[in-house]
Amino acid sequence: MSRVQAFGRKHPLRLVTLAAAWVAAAALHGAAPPSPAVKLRGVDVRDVKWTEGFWAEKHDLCRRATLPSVEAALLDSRNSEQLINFKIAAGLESGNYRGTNWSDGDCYKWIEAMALMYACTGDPALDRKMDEWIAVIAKAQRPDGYLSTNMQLKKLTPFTPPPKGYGGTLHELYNFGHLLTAACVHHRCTGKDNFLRVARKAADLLHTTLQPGAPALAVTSGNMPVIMGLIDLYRVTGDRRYLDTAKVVVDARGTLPNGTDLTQDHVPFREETEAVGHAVFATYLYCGAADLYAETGEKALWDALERIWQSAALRRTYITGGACAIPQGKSARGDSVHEAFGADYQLPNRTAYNETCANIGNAMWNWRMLQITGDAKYADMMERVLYNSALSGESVDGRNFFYANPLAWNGESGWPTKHFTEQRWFVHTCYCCPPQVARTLAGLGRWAYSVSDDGVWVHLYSGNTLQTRLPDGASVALAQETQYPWEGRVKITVTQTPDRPWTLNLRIPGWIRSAAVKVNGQHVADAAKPGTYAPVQRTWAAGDVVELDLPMEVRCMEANPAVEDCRNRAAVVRGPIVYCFEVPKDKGAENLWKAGVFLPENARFTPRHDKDFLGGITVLEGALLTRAGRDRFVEQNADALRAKPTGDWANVLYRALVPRRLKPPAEGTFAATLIPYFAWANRGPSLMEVWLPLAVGP
Ligand code: FUB
Ligand code: ZN
Repeated sequence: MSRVQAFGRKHPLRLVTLAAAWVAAAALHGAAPPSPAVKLRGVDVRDVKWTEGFWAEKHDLCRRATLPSVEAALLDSRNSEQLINFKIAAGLESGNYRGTNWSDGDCYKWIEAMALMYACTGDPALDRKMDEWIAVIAKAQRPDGYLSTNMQLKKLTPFTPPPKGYGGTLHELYNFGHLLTAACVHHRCTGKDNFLRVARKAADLLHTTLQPGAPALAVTSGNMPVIMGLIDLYRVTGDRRYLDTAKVVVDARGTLPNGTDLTQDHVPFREETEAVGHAVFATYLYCGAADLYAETGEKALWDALERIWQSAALRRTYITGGACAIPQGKSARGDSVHEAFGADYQLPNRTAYNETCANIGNAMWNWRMLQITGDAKYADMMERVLYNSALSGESVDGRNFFYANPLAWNGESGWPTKHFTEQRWFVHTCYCCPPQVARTLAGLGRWAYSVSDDGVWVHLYSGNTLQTRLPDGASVALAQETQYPWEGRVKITVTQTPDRPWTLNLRIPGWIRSAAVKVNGQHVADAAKPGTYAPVQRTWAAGDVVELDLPMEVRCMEANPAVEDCRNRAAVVRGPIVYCFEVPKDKGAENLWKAGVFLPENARFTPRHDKDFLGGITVLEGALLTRAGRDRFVEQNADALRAKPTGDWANVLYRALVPRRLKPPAEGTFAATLIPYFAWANRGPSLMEVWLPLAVGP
């Protein structure tokens, strides 16, 4: 039973009202036909109900803690992003504009998160709150549809072409973009039109303003969620003008003189060969281009997307899925960039910027690539981000946040920008990341499954129920039980099925060595190849049980030797979770690191689940070496350690260390507990490393 059905049983009148509003809205806006150039179709957020385990807990944390914390911050005068600007622009309060130029956009992301949560819970208080703010926003909108309160309240001229082709700072199209996306999500989740009307008015203005002959207007912002927003509005309304406008924006990239890599404007999108520039701008542009491809099937778009993906995933992404290596620097083409992708293999640990928004942007992009192709490599990246560099963006209590997500911390705060902080914060000088986390967690059910002509695709494992329809309208329902990622057993029961064959495509993660699939207790031969979807086709009956075994082995990973910062280091990983060694300063961290922290590559770690530690995590217990212990270990294994493992690193960024026969360390060891990287910085100031130095010599 879906959450809405469950809610409807308790509140039948409310459900009828919601359903009626939904039908009326659908009739008013003829939705676009299904995207033609995709293999998979997403499911509605209401189709998936988290029931137990990891994502159920995080989803509920989002409801209980994250959404209220974001709301409080958006109303807090110390915070950069401010809801009050809408009230001032609406004439309901007086005052001057406060916050950053992208404040509106981040407020919309909070409304989007509420809409998704409302769809899952049916909580009428969320619905009321959204309506109240939407009324204010509608009042703030100018009669011609323009809405970007920074411009309105500062009395700046809308859509002024940037002097040199770089539209970096005013963020009008960022604000418009998040408005359109939030309104479409709100419409889908509530069946209401109040926000959609605001969005249509705004998008109509964009359509008349952003015309093919005026590319300068189409780059009036560097950050371009507007492409995603316009295409979503096209999907909701069926109005092709919005799709055409999205294409104008993509086509404009790189066509002006003095375009820069910072904003992915140095070369036209279709000619791009690398992931470059500001990583939030970049991943949002790649998402938008993927959406455009999904609607048009234009080969040049796909070729560029796949080239850029190879550049990002195989040479420029952290083991945590972080996609934003450098706070500032130069692109290979010589442009100044900041908060950006690095060059190939430029993946520093201590100064890894990894803005939470960029990491999540990377997951959003991979989700779209997955829908287009059904290729599991994109699901692997999406999952890697989710469990690591997305979740590290919020505290385990769900109320405080990180902007930068470095992979090592030695106690220095504020280097090299104010966004490197030792502890997570409640309010911040740039508050784009918290609502990004909120909307991701609130809507995560949409990423758990897809459907295609031949059946259902399972992307994420976590306790939930699915109640959805296949493209031909047949109803399918599943119940998933698992403690993944802490344990690798997954049980999926078919609870509703059409009386004809269809395929259950089970994601077999690329990080696994071997996996097993059983149907009603019988092994399915050869189905489970790592890095693919295992297709299990049959005429299913209600009550059929599929069991998947994904052994959660602890692996020591090494990075391509071209990654300077990771040479002679290894990261410890279990399943999709990247671990780190963290010690709070008040527990002697500084002395411990002074004495040395080294990893013997044959270290054995034992998983132990602790439901009361850091929000409920599985820790890894084992032994690390002091400097003296490292020296003894190296001496004792001198011959074996001299033989360096080789192998082909072409197109490989990370791989499991091949175990060698080494004598276990006899002395100089100390007991160490590794925690999931996402849970670091929750115990006061601490020192932390993901990539631990290997005991291989001085
Ligand atoms: O562009 C809006 C926000 O400002 C981005 O998410 C951050 O990276 C910062 O550039
Ligand atoms: Zn951000």
